[in-house]
Amino acid sequence: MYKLYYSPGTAALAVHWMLIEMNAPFELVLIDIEKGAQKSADYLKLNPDGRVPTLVVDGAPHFECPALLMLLAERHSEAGFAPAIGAPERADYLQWMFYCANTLQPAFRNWFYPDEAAGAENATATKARARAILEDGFARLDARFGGGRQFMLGSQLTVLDFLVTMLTRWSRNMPKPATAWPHLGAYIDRMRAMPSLREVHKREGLTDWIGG
Ligand SMILES: N[C@@H](CCC(=O)N[C@@H](CS)C(=O)NCC(=O)O)C(=O)O
Repeated sequence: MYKLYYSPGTAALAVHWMLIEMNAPFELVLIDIEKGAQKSADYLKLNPDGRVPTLVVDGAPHFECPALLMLLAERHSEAGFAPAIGAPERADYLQWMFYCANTLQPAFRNWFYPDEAAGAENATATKARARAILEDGFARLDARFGGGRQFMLGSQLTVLDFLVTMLTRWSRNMPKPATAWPHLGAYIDRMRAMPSLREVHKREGLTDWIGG
């Protein structure tokens, strides 16, 4: 039994979505980041960064959404959500997981928390740079789907798709959201048709974006 600490629509969503898709038993605990619950003394003992998600696995708390996705894929390898070690898709899998974690996620952090990186006085420049990085990223993803690829790694649905879809969702109120790129937009539409993505929206009380 897993325990997932989450707040709606955050970096917890991909983990929550994957648990639902895999039909894994889990308990859900709301940490309302709008109310600052992520900074409570009790929660900081689980997650010293004071962020969501935290996933308790075999009694021990773990964090970092992409790492949690990879861990779940590994623990439930029979579900086939990651290419096996040595498989031809493995290099692309690792590369794009880390690109999402190291390039896209920090840019989103700067977009949503623009005072954090270089102070409030540089917030406008921070957001402009974040936007440029994200739009460049969306263009790269769009090019990847230009050749008719179904999922990020081809015909196999992997945790990378959960991560990419969650991140593209975060762009929905940006000046140029991910859905504005034609091939990437078509991919997002395919992902939005997944019953488990609809279900996680329902369970987190999210109504925007999922309907297109
Ligand atoms: N790198 C972390 C990022 C986690 C993160 O930034 N979570 C945000 C919500 S999407 C959060 O907890 N924000 C509240 C805060 O920073 O106080 C991950 O992938 O899990």
